Amino acid sequence: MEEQIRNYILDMGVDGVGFACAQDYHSPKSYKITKLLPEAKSIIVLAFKPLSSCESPSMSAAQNGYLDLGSFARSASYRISRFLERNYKAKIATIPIAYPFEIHNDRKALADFSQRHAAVAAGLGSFGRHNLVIHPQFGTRVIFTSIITNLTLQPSPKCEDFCTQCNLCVENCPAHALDEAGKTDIRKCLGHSQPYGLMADITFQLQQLGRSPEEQKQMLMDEQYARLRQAAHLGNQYMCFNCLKSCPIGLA
Ligand code: B12
Ligand code: SF4
Ligand code: SF4
Repeated sequence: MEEQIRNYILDMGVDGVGFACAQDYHSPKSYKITKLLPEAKSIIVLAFKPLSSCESPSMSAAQNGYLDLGSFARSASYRISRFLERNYKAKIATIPIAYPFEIHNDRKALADFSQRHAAVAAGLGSFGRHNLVIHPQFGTRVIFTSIITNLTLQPSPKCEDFCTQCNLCVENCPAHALDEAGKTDIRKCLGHSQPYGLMADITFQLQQLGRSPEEQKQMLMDEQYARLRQAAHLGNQYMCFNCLKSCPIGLA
């Protein structure tokens, strides 16, 4: 069964796949996996290598590359899930690249499920100094989605540690968000990676308060508002990939 599932996934053009036993998934801050699928036994983790356009000096070209990846990943996940349901009568829960996830005041920027911890459990890489997962073939240039299932699948072997501690990711972070080992300073990273995200939107809304109608109109006609609208419409727009791009592993 594992071979059939693996072949189906790779034939579709997904770049990599790993299987994890649900019990091997340990993400202390995330929800228990049974909250997502009460009968969970295994996790199928899919690895997607971003197009070279994701490293374009043009941020719109780079973002479009990630949107392309996101569309393919969502469609692949859906087709694989249908394959599992039809052929093996499986129950499944699909986990997206990022959103949607539950939003609570005491769980800021915490997803329901951690793709990084799942990828490590499924033998698709090891944590690097930048807190991202380094894939044996693609290095850090890899995005994950997961399918939780009630099927019992033979887990893939775990990976060795690939990080050489060269510190390039830390030095190239413009926000100093990685200075403390084992922690990404979310507030610092967000300011750089999502300058038109939720925090920027809130700042804009607050700046509107108490302004005259003419001033409010000026603000709505400004490029900042158009950028916020574009980001809200397309989903989060990332403007910094330095930690991901500066890691030399997998480039040779
Ligand atoms: C919310 C989110 C963010 C938030 C906050 C993340 C956070 N809380 O850590 C912000 C906006 C800051 C962010 C930034 C980025 N993100 Co992001 N993000 C997510 C998302 C949606 C949820 C993450 C989450 O819940 N984390 C909270 C919990 C699970 O993490 P944690 O337990 O606190 O673990 C942290 C530490 O404990 C530590 N850690 C845990 N165990 C271990 C073990 C070892 C050995 C070490 C060293 C560290 C370590 O690492 C974690 C990071 O701080 C995931 C997708 C998903 N559903 O998983 C993508 C995801 C993590 N992001 C990703 C990426 C690529 C990025 C960015 C490069 C942005 C970009 N331009 O695309 C930056 C990189 C920042 C960085 N170097 O950490 C990828 C990572 C892929 C990979 N190869 O690992 C993911 C997995 C998306 C995906 N589907 O592939 N992200
Ligand atoms: S995405 Fe940019 S700001 Fe965020 S941790 Fe990576 S290098 Fe730093
Ligand atoms: S850039 Fe260097 S220190 Fe950072 S994750 Fe890659 S190998 Fe590790």
